[in-house]
Amino acid sequence: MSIDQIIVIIVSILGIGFTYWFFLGKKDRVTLVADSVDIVVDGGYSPEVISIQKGKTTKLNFIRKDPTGCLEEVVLGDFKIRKQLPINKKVVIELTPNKSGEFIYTCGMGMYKGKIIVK
Ligand SMILES: [Cu+2]
Repeated sequence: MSIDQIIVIIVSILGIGFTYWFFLGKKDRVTLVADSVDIVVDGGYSPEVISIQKGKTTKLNFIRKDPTGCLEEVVLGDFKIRKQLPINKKVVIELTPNKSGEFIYTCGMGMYKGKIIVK
């Protein structure tokens, strides 16, 4: 086997690994929340995907660090909630979901997204 072939094989393996990590690994990172969670708003939402319990009140504490005007509002469409997020101030949103499923929340213009999984 020539060195060229070996390099091609190594690069392919890395490519496959990266693809798996990107599409599967990333999406599987769900933060399980019991009572409350701090969600940092900085170039997106962190943690991005959270899992909460149905029929129970969970506090989502949004803390915005990013001055981008686009992130000054958070919209939880499925819960009919729209809130202003002042910089470096904790804004608590209480959710008591009565149905399970996956719910997307976004910034005011729908560019940044986060996901709430209700179980
Ligand atoms: Cu936006």
